[in-house]
Amino acid sequence: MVTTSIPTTPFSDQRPGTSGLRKKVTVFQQPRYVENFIQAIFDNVEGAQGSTLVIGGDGRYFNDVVVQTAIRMAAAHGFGRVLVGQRGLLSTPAASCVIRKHKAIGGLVLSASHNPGGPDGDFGIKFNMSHGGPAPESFTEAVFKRATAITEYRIVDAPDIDLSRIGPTKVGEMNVEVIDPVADYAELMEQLVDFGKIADLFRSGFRMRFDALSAITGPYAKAILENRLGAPAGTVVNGEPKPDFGGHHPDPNPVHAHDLMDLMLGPDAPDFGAASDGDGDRNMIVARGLFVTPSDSLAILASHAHLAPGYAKGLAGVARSMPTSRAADRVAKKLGINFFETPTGWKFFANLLDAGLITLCGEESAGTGSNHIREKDGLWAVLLWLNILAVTKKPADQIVREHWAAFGRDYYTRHDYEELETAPANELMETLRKKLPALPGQRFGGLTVQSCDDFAYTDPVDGSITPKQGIRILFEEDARAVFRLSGTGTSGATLRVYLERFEPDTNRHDLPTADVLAPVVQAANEIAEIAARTGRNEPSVIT
Ligand code: VG1
Ligand code: CO
Repeated sequence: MVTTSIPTTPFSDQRPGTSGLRKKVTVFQQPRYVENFIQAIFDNVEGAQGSTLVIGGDGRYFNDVVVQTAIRMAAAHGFGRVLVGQRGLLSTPAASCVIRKHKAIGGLVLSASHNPGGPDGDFGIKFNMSHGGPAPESFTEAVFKRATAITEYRIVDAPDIDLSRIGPTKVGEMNVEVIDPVADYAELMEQLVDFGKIADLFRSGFRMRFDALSAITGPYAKAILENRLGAPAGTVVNGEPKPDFGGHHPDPNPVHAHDLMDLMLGPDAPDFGAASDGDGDRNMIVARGLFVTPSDSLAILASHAHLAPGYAKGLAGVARSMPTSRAADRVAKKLGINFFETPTGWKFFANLLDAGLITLCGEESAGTGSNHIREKDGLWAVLLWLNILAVTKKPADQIVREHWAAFGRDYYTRHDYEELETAPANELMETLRKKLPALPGQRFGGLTVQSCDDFAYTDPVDGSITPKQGIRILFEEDARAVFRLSGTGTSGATLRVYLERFEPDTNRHDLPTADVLAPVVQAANEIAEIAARTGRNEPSVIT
């Protein structure tokens, strides 16, 4: 089989963001665009010769084409073996699991996660390291640098392989194994949560709905919830992954998973509702009549995790991304365990997990995970919740209310201003930065600024410093506003404003979130001059 070196010229826009390189499908479809980026990744993988590489994606439009290209390029680069999910599919958590279990040197995960798919939607490529987690900034920056100077890529001349059949094949000298995308993952879940108790729960008549939003988690949820745990057929809806997600926006939040919300808040609500995102690493949890914020979910899982076999010995510690509410901090304090606050993006948890400093971690954006892999894991979070419900025999909403009664409630909301023009969005952040020194003591919307800063993170394991990770403003009234620009969008800029207020009084735990947070919203808008600088009077999405 012939390996060819194809001359190429660089693209200037191949800098990975919060989670890999994400662009419109039409950008990825430019000749040599995918090849350049994959070559730039491979050029930075040390010890590739003869090693194992994992390849898979969330099945979105263009997944099928890029999987075949990646395999041909892996063969040309000297990898010894590729493990690829059947039909080119692997959820992000399953890819992480497979990398770890089969001691791969890393993996290419093809996904733009919660971004919409289809020919006019988004595509993405990220590289995960041998620990199974997203590449750190040092690696992604090196990839970017390589991509800006690339002169050729290498590829073997071979036909597409048949991805429909599980089993071994060869591309050139390289072994390729088409694997069942669910098997390794399901086996891992069985070690962590009590399948027997969850099966008993379903047998007792417990009903749930899992909305896979026509994305990758469908096959995993059907195999585990319906086939293994005995949930009635039809528990999983929108369970077939589709290239355009059936028109769904595969972002599991109350806005985009509105069908599930309507059901759970309506008169015929089942006992429990859940959803996950495009690549299966996010989760949404809904109790009957009550949406559980991801920040609360992390805190609740942390305080109950010992009820599941995988965590029976207790937790080493908990970490959360900076904009995530402080609910988990209180649990860590009560348990007397480590606690860390990291920048947004899962890659910042990897060192803490590897060093054994934490066991659970999570983000306000519906990501929760543990030391079982190095990615957030949507279905795992749902299974851990089910384990807790099965052991406590309490309804989910009662668990949430009891948590608030014990620890207080963090009212929480996020305002996203999408597709802003880039220049004014950057200017808004710069102006805000300049204002910081003068803010303490000033009053906005009836609240007084106590302190503020531009979050910088020093990794406690390797000492690396990551500056400018979001501006946070604390108010004396136990409220907080955080501002940052998204690193996953593909057109213009997205401003994210995270708003929260702590309420210790149990008598005030059933108020509408929007009412409680109105003063914080007002203060945030005034401080950042959002309307004047963006020309928007309302956010595009409120979650
Ligand atoms: C968003 C979330 C962040 C998450 C990232 C990847 O990033 O805020 O918490 O880790 O998406 O999630 P940003 O930079 O747009 O705010 V996923 O499920 O899209 O891989
Ligand atoms: Co995702």
